Amino acid sequence: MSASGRWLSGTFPREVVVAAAQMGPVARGDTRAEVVERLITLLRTAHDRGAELVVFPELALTTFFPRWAIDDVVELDGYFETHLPGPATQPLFDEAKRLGVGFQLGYAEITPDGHRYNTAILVERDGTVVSRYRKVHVPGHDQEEPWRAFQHLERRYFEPGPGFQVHEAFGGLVGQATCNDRRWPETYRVLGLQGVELVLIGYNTPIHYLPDPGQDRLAGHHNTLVMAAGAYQNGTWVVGVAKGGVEEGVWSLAESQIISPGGEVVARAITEGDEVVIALVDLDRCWDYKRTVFNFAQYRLPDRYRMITEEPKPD
Ligand code: ING
Repeated sequence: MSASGRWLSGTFPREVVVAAAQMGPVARGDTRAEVVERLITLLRTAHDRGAELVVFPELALTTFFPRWAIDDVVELDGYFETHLPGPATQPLFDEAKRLGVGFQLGYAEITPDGHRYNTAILVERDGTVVSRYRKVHVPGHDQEEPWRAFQHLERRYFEPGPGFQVHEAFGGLVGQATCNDRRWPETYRVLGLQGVELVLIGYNTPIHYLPDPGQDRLAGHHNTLVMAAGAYQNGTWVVGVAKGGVEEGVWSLAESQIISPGGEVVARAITEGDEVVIALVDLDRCWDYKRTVFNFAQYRLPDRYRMITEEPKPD
């Protein structure tokens, strides 16, 4: 049944308690076991506070390795998961299933045929895998740029994913995005056109933006701006979850937050470390906006917007 059908069917209230499980820094030398232990602690804390869904950051299992040019392929592969769950991460999947808590976990994925993605897995409360989302907007650069105090080589290490899908889970329609995706309105609109009610976004965001340091002072503002706009303009909840703090010398934005379909920040982290942020997400509040101001069927004029998806004309 479609979301609107569920809304009209009056299966009220579609409420789900969601936790943003923010992480502080992960050091280059931290083992998977050490990180998984932190994730399980966050999961248990969230569960104790009533959470049914726990959202972890982007690339949560390792330090944000795109900050370095890694030429040794063995070292680079060490940051990727060939299997998830794998031996080191199985304890997290087991504990989540035991507690009946679903979760999203960001990780670096290498496929059997050698493709590399910045991926987020979504697991339901019964342990079934709902989806594996592969980051679409891959920022940064693909060649080492020595002028930078630190690199942002995601375009060297990851391929873009195929797109944005919505899945029935946690009583509603759930969509995924990762980090830079949150800055692009198309991310939310493609999900919104599929009826999304809850968008889950992990991020690693260096505060010092080397191509234009003038933007540094606005890092927190831009973070909330884009997620709140995406939420409001598509009538969806948005959960943004950071790996923040000073990680291997790079100060990264924390400010994990949960945002309502009205664009209000209803809960926000207050530290730069491991912290659980909880909110009661009433999915039916989405339809306050989807049925009115953002009734796409009634008000959108796609034939006026074709420029948005047309390939740019060669000049
Ligand atoms: N990180 C950053 C992000 O989009 C960035 C990259 C930072 C882009 C600041 C623009 C400004 O939040 C990732 N991992 O995408």
